[in-house]
Amino acid sequence: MARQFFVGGNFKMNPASRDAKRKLVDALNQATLDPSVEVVIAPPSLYLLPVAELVRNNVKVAAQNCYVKLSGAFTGEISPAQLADAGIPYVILGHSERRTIFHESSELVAEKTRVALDNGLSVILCVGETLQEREANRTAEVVQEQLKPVVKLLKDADWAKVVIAYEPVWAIGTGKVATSAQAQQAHADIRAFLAQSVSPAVAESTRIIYGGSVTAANCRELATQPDVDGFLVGGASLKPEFVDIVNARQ
Ligand code: G2H
Repeated sequence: MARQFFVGGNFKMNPASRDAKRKLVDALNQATLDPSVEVVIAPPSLYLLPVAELVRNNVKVAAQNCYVKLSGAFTGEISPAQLADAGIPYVILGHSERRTIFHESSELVAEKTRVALDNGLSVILCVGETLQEREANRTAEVVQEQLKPVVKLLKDADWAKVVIAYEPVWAIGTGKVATSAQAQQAHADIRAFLAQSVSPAVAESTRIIYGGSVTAANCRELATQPDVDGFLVGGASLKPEFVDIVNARQ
């Protein structure tokens, strides 16, 4: 079965006000979106519930992170069980900003993924190499090392609820997008790794999306690649061009 194209908007710690957040959602509600695309937006946690209430019902909402425990004395954290209870269907895990700034290991990201899935959430799982690792020809190896703990913990999990976001760190927020050939190669390598470490069926059905300086200007070319199943969009998800990215395949 064909993989459904997926476009996520990762607002990160934006926008700066409730008014700006409302305008973003209003614009999305008024836009013409390709109905065949799964669209998910990830506002800051403070805005999750108001956005979920405001946004059109064919756009889903994601948290940008969650903790590995379900409740307790973990000041500042959000529980996957609380997200599920609040009707938030998705969570982004392992974003490079979490890995780098907040020192999240691949093992922790894997554990969070398992707990999120066990509590009914779907996961957008981010992986990607630094510029130094790419220049050392280590992209496939680095991404596999990030995926191995996940594969180990997800043996009996429902992979249909996992979307893998390949986000080369050197392309994130830099304006320097991967070429379509670079993205295709990395995605094909991830799919081959899934085929060998999980199963050919999971490899064939799992969405692998690209993130890192995606814009209206570069999304169409990237979207032509056979293993690029959509995008995770940061900066451009705060602009009107997000709609063009959702509609990249039209
Ligand atoms: C990568 C991406 C969103 P941007 O982090 O996940 O951000 O599109 O701003 O590079």
